[in-house]
Amino acid sequence: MVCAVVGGRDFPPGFKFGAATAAYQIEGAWNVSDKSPSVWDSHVHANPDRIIDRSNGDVASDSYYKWKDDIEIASKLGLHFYRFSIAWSRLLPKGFANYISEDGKKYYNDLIDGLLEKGIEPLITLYHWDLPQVLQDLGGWTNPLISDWFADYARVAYSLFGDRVKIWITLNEPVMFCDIAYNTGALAPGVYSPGRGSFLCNKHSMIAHAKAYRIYDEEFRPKYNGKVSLANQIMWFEPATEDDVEITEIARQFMAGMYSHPIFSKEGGWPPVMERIIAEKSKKEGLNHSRLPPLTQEEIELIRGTYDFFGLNFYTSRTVLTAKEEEKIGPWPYKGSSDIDVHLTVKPEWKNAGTKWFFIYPEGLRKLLVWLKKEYGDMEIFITENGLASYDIGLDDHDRVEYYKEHLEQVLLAIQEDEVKVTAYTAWTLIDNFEWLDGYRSKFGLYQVDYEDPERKRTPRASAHYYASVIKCHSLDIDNIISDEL
Ligand code: PNW
Repeated sequence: MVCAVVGGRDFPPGFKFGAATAAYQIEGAWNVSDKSPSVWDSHVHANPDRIIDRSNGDVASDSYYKWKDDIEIASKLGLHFYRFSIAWSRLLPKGFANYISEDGKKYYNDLIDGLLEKGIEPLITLYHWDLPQVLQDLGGWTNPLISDWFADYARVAYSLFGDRVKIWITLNEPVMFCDIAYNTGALAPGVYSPGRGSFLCNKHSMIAHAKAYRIYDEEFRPKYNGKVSLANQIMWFEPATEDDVEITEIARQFMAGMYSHPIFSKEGGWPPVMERIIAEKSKKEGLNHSRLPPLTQEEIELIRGTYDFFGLNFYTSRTVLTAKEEEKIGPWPYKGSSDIDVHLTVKPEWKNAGTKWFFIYPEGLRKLLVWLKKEYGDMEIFITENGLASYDIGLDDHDRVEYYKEHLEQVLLAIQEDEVKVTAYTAWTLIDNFEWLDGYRSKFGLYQVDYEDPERKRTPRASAHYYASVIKCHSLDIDNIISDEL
């Protein structure tokens, strides 16, 4: 008997559980067949020192060859859906839509069909940070034409896979590939352009998303009837003292609002407070134009309302203090440009997880869900990522079990007490993978991957048993955690 008979902690009927991965982090096969390099291939090859263990994604978890194992795992866990991303440069090696790789097409078709055979819904992310290098050579996300290049790519993907794939995420975490990438230079494409490149990327990514959404809406929705949105990564921000309430709300607009207000608010456009602050700063810097490129009325209308749900990636939280100039750091634990005078820190009781940016505060998730509903209305919310980093602790990942349990509790409370319409939850991640700047040092997998083994053997951790039990019971009320079967 796995599931408890009594208990009030059931998930609503129809609530879906899944797990996610991303192409560069798992596939490997970086130069197989006609695949061209992405910005991450170039970045790690040119700057091995940027990655903690000097590793890269050349082989990664080898999912280009081991995709059947991944499907098997997803099936054993009982996942309702599997979120994976397409490597743009595997499907369209020239970056543009007039040449489609047969090999790329076959790889994703096999994966989709394999999932469907096991009754697992495929959910595709079109862009999880691996821009074709050939497009980066033309300026990448700082070139306004990228919105058309991306829209063309999206159309190819919808045409090839839209008959079987009903949920699409256009962009994963523009806050990372725009703000963090350009404000630090540490992530691909390795271009340091704080407060400039980041805002160009910000604007062009919003337009790219909107165009891809509208293409689906006009050309594919009538026959396929799916859903499209993007996945925003948001930290919960809490005021450090009563005096910091106002600055905290401003910080939320810079972190969450920057990539949500244009799409999800009624009025559209940049968050007004962000527009005002950056305009003032730019003026003080002696500039005639704000560094935040304006959105024309036409662009505002193009972007506004381009969603069928809100995709939320949640991991961690911060407290916010008004900063003196010398203490100022961005809305991230990295130095770089920040246009708001805030100092971000954490509460001493928030435990640090297996990487420097990660502090655990489960209540932050519920508070954020409530804030999103208040800010943007009563929309459907998918949690598109949530999970814990750990150092290599083997298979007994009890901290991860706790993390999942405590966060799922907060999701249930948000649904039951606050009436937030959360309809899906996605664990990050199915299997250990290349964790960007942390290389293979920090682990997020429900399944461990043995990187010493050429076969990249996958082994379930305690968290896999726990998650499988939650899915099986559709509840947090579990008598016994599934101990075998995986
Ligand atoms: C996300 N933070 O990135 C990405 O979508 C995944 O590719 C990644 O592996 C996963 O979360 C774990 O890191 C994040 O600083 C990177 O709060 C940084 C943060 C959060 C998420």
